[in-house]
Amino acid sequence: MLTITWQEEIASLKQDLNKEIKKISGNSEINIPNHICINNLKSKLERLDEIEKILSIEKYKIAFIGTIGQGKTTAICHLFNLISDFNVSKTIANKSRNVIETKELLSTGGGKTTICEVIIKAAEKAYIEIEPYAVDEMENLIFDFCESIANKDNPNPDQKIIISKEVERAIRNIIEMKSRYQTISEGDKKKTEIDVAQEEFEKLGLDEFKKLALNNARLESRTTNKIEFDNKKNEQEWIKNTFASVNNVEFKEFAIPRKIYLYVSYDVLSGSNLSQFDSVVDTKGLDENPIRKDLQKYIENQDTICLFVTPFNAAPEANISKLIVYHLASKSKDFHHRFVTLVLPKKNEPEKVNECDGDYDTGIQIRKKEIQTTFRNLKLEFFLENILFYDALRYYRDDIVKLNTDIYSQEDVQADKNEFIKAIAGVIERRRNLLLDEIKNIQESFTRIKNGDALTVSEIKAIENAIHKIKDLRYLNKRVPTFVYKEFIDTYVEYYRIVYRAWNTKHAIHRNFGYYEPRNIDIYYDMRVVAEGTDEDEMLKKFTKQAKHELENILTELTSANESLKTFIPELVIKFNSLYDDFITEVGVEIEHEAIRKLSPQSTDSEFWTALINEKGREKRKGEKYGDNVCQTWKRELETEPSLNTFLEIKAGQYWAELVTKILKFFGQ
Ligand SMILES: Nc1nc2c(ncn2[C@@H]2O[C@H](COP(=O)(O)OP(=O)(O)O)[C@@H](O)[C@H]2O)c(=O)[nH]1
Ligand SMILES: [Mg+2]
Repeated sequence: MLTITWQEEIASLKQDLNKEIKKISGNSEINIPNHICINNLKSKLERLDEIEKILSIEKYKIAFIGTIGQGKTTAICHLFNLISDFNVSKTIANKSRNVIETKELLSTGGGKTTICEVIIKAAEKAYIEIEPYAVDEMENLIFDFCESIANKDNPNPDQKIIISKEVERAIRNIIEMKSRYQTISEGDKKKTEIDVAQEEFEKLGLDEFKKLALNNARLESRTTNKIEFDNKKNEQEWIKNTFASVNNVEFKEFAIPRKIYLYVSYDVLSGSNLSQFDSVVDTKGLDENPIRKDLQKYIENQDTICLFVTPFNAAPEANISKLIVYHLASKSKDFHHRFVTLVLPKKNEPEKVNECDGDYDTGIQIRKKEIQTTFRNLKLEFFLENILFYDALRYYRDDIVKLNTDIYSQEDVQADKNEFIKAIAGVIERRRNLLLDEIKNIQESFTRIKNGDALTVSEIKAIENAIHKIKDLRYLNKRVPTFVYKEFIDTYVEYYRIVYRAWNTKHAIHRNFGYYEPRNIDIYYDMRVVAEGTDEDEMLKKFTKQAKHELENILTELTSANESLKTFIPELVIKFNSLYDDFITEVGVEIEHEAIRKLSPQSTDSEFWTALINEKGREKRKGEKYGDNVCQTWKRELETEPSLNTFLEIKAGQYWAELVTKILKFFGQ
């Protein structure tokens, strides 16, 4: 049997579409039905281009996204063979003993372990490369650290600076002020921590302490971005040690990384499936704010499978739900084709699920259904097959991390990995098949349109009537009153107050003029998210819901007995939904840019930023609170004319009008 490839199918279909467009465009008079037809065919061409691009993706990236400390890195390491056995000494039954344990090559532990995103790729030879922080950013982090030391014992909680563990660790290494441990004999021997930084601060005072720290850091000489495997010891050990050193910034010639690229040789990866993917991304763990700009690119990239990691007992976890809800609200984008929920059970959790009679697999099936129901209740589409389970340590002993060979073998471990990889391949395969079906549908629709009857007079009348009604919807302000936009700044400021709850997170954001890189905070992006609406029933998504339905209804009502219209109109509705999702994004991005403009200069030359920064440590009247004060300052600044509320209203109106124009264009208007 002669089979044609999808490439050939697309090429020939495109050719036919172009021919037909040319033919119709050649008519002496182009009437409404001709316009509808031409534009429909043009949309088909555009969509075919998109499909072609997606089907051409050879290797996918897989991005692990999830809350800090839930086992992302552990899962990645076990799945892709980034583990090895190491001699370690461990205190078991009150005695220190030398044992062999299986350890992950990337740093894992009680959360706060990895300083930034890590991208893992296969290569001929192992090496590590970083994208560094800029010198002035590192300087800021060092000063933050110095101030945190200076304020350590401040009884006023409003003046204590807390910086995250992983940043503190890096800074202490950079400025050569690691804590020392000293054994003091006083009856019982005791180990006490000596904080070198604290000592220096007490000796020197804050200003000199800062100078010393900066001097020790030698930031200008930290220009190396790459380190290669030296072939000396074994590669696994090199990866583990070097990764830890880069992550903790122990090398003098390395800056703090904002991204780490780990290249692993095919030797180490043997038996792993990593090389069948472009890369595996261990994103920075989610903390208070899951809707983050750095994750958006993975979510939007057609070549990335997003794995939303969630613990078994709380699946789907709250952070993950918020993130998914925000993105899946853009229904036209088919994100759910690439979204996977990856549940990480620990040990016997599945066996404890109600009504599974202690059976592991039944427990998993029950939980899987529950998760899908939760998504459904949130009105989100999620394929049941895209809910996966993986327990990296399922077959390991409890006392030491080592395969429990009394019961299990390497084959059991491998079988679970294989199942996971097969499931991911399945996600990609399902997506391909949906697209291949879509090509068929485009072909069939084209045939129907070509063979369709001409529109009758009454049908044309109905279309003209619809055009009239659509034109009437061009002005969004006739549907959405001005006062609703007045909620925006208040809603945003409340988001800011609550999401970055700790005062010193707010202070860090102020000091960096709206950004805080170590935690991927970008308040301008946040304004975009709030303006768009964190779910379907918030802000712009809520305001325009009614108008959107009206437009959709006008279009849907056109579906009459005419075969061509039956084809045209539902396709136009799909197109409209995608234009609507673009509309939301466009307005959101405008808000983001306007906020950057409005709050510039992003420096201490700005009174606004200076006021926020100075709020720290300012003498306060009784009952006055840091959070209230800074929120007030925010509100006032965003409301200065022209206020961001007004800007939102104007942009919403403008892009809505453009959206309606695009729809009218379909009818040749
Ligand atoms: N029992 C068990 N513990 C796990 C599992 N996965 C991770 N952990 C532990 O959870 C902690 C955090 O894991 P890590 O991979 O560093 O989390 P991440 O911050 O999401 O990358 C570590 O102490 C791991 O040993 C698992 O499958 N089973
Ligand atoms: Mg991690």
